This record gives sequence, C-alpha cells and structure tokens, in this order.
Amino acid sequence: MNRFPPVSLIGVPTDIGAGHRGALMGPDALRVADIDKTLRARGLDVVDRGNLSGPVNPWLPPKDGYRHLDGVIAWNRATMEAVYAELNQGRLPIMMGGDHCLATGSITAVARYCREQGRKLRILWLDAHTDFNTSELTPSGNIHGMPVACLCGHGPQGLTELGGSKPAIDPSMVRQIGIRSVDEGEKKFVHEAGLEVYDMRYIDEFGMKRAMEEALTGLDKNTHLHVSFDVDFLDPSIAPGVGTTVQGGPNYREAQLCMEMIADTGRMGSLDVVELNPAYDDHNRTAEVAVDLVESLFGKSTLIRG
Ligand code: Z70
Ligand code: MN
Ligand code: MN
Ligand code: MN
Repeated sequence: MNRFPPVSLIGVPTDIGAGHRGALMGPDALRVADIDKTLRARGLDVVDRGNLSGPVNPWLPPKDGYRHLDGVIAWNRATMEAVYAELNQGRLPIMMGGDHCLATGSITAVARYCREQGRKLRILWLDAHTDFNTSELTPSGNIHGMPVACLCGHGPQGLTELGGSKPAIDPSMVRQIGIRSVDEGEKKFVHEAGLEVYDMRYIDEFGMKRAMEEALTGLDKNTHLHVSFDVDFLDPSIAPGVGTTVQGGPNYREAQLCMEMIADTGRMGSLDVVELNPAYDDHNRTAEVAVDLVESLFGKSTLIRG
C-alpha cells in the first residue's frame, strides 16, 4: 500500500497572471501526459475534479502596477475554495495550473487549513524566480511574479486578504529552491523579508542533496508540506514548454533527487504544478517530464537498496 492520502486533480486553466499566453492549456497537457493514470498505477486513489472556471484573459496593459488584477482575484478565489474543500475531505489537492499567480489562492487555503487543524506549514517553492515582486517593484505588472509577496502580506488587499486576514503565511515557512532570475528591487526585498533561498549558485556549490536537506530541516509529524512546483524551475534543456525559460536550472537527475527527497519525508499534503505552457512545448515533452517528476513526489524511487 502507498502511504499517500487520496488525490484530487484540480485544473485551473488560466494565464491571466502571466506575461506569455498559453499556460491556460497546462491542465489538459498534464491530462494528455496521463497524470491520473500514472498516479493510479502507483496505487493512489485519484479523482479528476475537472477544471475551475473564471474570466477570460483580456490581455490588457498593467494598471497601477498590476495586469488583470480583478481577473487574478476571481481565479484565486475559485482556487482557494476548491483547494480548501479538498483538504477538509482529507484529500491531497494537486492544483494543475495555469500560471503561478494561482499559488496565492492554493496556499491561502492550505494555510487556513493548517491554522484550523493546529498543524505547522512548510512551503517549498521550486522555481527559477522568487515571485516576490510588488506593484512598486515589478518590471512587468504580471501578477505571477508576486504570489510569495502577496502571501506574506505585501500586495493588493484582494490578494493579501483572500483568506480574510493578512498575512496568510510568514516568510519563515518558505524555502525557495532553484532560483536564478530575480529583479533588482525584488532581490533587496527578498533579503529584507528574510526568505530562505537555495539559489542555483548554492546548488552548484553544495549540491541538490545539501540544499534539500537544509530546506527540509525541522519537519515533524505535525507538519504539512506544500510543494509549489513552477515548471520553469527545470533547466530548459529538459523543460522547454514554459513561457519564460531561464538557463542554468536543475537537470533531470537533480530535479528527480529533489522530488525523491520530498517524497521520503512523507509529509507532502498539497501540490501546485504551474506555468506549463504547451504553446512553447515540443510534442508535450515538458508535460511528460512534469508528470514523471510528480511520480517521484509520490514515491517512485530509483533506489535499489533498502
Ligand atoms: C519577473 C516579473 C516570472 C514566472 C516569470 C518574472 C516573473 N520577475 N515568474 N515567470 N513564473 O515580471 O516579475
Ligand atoms: Mn504517457
Ligand atoms: Mn513562479
Ligand atoms: Mn518561474
């Protein structure tokens, strides 16, 4: 028997927070890559809840430092409600994005659930970007560059107070891994907030093993681990299907080790898979790599001993 709770797949087909169009096709690309069948083959109970709905992307320029703020709030409300409902049924939600702005909704729900259950929360943010911009700092106005800041209470009220009060989380709950593209003002703000970042320089010098050991330090039986997996975390050579590729990311073996070490904790309680953009992909290759790494998160192991 596997040791994971039943899983619910939630499609969130929007690119309303992104700078390139196409991430709205992400949920179906993951389905085409057999995410449900693959997890069932591991012995998991998997239900696909279908797709949430929300406003069409109007593709407008930023206003007051935000693009599509109202639409982003609407999609995040739907995401928060869906994720919260699954957690309360004892299920493990996999949010299939969609762009990364949606993590505001999913993590707001997870944080509320943890507060109510008296559980600790640890968030692993696997990404090329820190996503810690504000309307003053952002070079683009794209809200997928802001979810960590919003969750920590820095941003528009409609996003910082999605769950009622702010902040949804404390920066001490977050560990960021794979970071290699941070805007200048954003970098300063990341330091001020005290976010714990394992950037690519750290991974190059000390290895993925050490980065993950550090990032997973202090988990206990009462900790809920949320994994927010932005597919642009991966090196573009294995994952071309994202809007913004950034050279110098984890290769397949590093990414696989990262996922296996998360699985080994037995603490993962929720997952976002975001920023997959089939319009930039090569025959759904990136979706297949993402599904393969999700399998590792759910215990597929390359270990022969033990
Ligand atoms: C940049 C910005 C970003 C993802 C790009 C980029 C943000 N820091 N996030 N792709 N997933 O515009 O804020
Ligand atoms: Mn397949
Ligand atoms: Mn991101
Ligand atoms: Mn990113």
